[in-house]
Amino acid sequence: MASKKPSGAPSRASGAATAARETRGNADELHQLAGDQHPPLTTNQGVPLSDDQNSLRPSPRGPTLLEDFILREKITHFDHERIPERIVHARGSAAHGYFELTRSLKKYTRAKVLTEVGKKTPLFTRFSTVAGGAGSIDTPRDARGIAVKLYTSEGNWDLVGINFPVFFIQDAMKFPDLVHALKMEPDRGYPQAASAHDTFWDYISLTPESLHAVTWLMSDRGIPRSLRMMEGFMIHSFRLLAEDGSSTFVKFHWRPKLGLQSTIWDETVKITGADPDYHRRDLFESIQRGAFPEWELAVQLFSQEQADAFPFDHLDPTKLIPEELVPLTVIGRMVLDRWPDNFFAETEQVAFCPSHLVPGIDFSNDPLLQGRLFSYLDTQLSRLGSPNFHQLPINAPKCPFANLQRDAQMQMQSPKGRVSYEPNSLSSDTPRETPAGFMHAAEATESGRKGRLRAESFADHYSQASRFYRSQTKPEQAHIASAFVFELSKVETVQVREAMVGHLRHVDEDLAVRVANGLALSPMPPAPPARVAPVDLPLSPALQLIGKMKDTLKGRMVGILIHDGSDATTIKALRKAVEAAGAAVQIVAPKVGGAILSNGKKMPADGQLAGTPSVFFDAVAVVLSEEAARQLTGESAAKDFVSDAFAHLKAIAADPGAQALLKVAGVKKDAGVIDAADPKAFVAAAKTRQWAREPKIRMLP
Ligand code: HDE
Repeated sequence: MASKKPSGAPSRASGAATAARETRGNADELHQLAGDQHPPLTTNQGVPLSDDQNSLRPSPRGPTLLEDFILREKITHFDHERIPERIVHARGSAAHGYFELTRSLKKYTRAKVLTEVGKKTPLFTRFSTVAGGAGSIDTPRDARGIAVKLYTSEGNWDLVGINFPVFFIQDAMKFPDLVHALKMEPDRGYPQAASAHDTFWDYISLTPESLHAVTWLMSDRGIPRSLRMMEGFMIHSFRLLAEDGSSTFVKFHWRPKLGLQSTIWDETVKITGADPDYHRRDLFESIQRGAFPEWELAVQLFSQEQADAFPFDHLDPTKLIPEELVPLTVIGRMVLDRWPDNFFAETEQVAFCPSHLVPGIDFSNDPLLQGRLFSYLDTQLSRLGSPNFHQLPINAPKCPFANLQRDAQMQMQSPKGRVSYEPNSLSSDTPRETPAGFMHAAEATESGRKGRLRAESFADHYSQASRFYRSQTKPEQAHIASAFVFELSKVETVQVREAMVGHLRHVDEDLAVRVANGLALSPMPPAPPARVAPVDLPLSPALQLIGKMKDTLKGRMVGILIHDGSDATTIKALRKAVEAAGAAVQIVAPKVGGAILSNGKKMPADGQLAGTPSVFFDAVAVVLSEEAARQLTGESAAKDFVSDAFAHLKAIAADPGAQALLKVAGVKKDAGVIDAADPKAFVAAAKTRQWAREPKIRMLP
């Protein structure tokens, strides 16, 4: 950089004015193009800018001057735009909303958020995948985080859960190992956002306590259709504390109003390619449409005496309490009705901590929860860079908060007065403790010998995994088996594959045989010694996903493929029926501008065929003239649109004109292939996948 005028340059007396005119001229031109009704652009110090298009230089083709404080401020800020991403759950999408209590838990707790029926508490919910980085895909096979920050009148309460009710490990000490094994392998830097690789399965094969959660991961719960259609679980037991000091154990569950929906593995792979932001977009668009995602909050309440009688230890995070044993009571609802204004300020900077509790709620001794109570605060310090992260608008309580903690980086407050300690007698308005404040349960502690210990009651690693598998429907069992086959086929180390099949023999012999066959593994590897022999537990249909699907099309998306000459009346009738059922419609056409329909009118498309495959839809309709269908038999995107819908077990409505395309796409008539003239039958079929079709189109293990 230089500030000296180069010799031989034209005179700057008039040259400076020319340059100023040149730059303004450029800016003026842009503003004319973009419309010029904006407030003045300033630096971070409030200085108005006359030119934000060009950096400062002594001549049009000369170097850039060091004194360009405007350029340096802008670039320096940009260089520091990223903060460290979350070590896990880096990829997330979030929304604002509210929690409304519908049933008081006054008998059990003094927490106002759980006792004031009808009150709406504002909240912010962030969904996430676990393994991938912030820029990774939305649809890997993975657990999904569901973290809710409730801004209650008694302080922030964070419910930081996932879409499985069990976790992979029993002790916080193992979390870094689990995550290192799951994340991309450190020498090669891949695979990103995928458990299908050697290090993950090597670790799992040596960690039998993970078998239950791994079976959940291999189930279709690991590949949800939408963030709006999955359950959330806090996993650990917590305690509710009543006014009289009595305490009751509680497990919290979120249950989606739309019921559960998942994808088919091949479908999710294709979604990943077609739209890596599939879940984020779905959440955004449903809120924009006014179809606000909603969940019920349900609790399982149980006493110490009940807990003592359970055939498992409720403090073990690899175990769940079946709904059949302790039923769920619905106590409220969460509605997400507002998209964040700014992704970074809110979704990225939001800081959840399971230690954020309000009076009337307390922790249990679950050893994983105990470790988390440390971890989240620590991670926020490194991610957000200051113990003042609670002052960021997305993290700040919406009730008054005050204490005598002071200073530190990025302090936003400027407290008045000479007193920053307590007790004190010099100030009458500094904050003090209150008898109404937070209290822990006065729990009697067990006596014992200090050591690095694991409770003997945590030792049965297989029985609940076995119950989970055996409680599933046939299609779900087949999907679990094929997910194991897929993942273990990506594992290069044969002894890891063998070790996993050995573990599966404890879960279910039929599952182990299916997986071994799928891997062409023989002879059957032996089951490893089990510390506690697994027992047969009563089945729990509540663990199914198909069993929790709702008989509804509400909140879903139907695609209608059209082309020039498509029948306008059929399209109109289909749209009417689908929308009446609470779903949305998107028109797909070979050209995004649309197609001229049979009535001579142009219908614009929501998506162009090559960029809008049928994997985006829950069901599809194909409404084509004979001529258009013939044309589209020569278009692979059109054939894929139909053949994928068929392979992904979706309902397909087609009119007589479309038959040529269905034929080349290999569609065989079945209960899910409907005449487009019967929108009612189409809506009925579209509510569910055509499970009976699956064995005919896919070799399941
Ligand atoms: Fe987390 N977890 N976790 N986790 N977790 C984080 O905190 C951790 C666990 C969960 O949208 C981190 O702010 C440890 C269980 C969600 O911002 C970190 C252990 C459950 C999110 C952390 C666990 C979760 C996180 C990384 C074992 C379900 C995303 C960034 C003791 C009940 C929250 C952050 C968001 C995030 C640690 C286990 C859920 C590093 C040490 C069990 C939903 O603090």
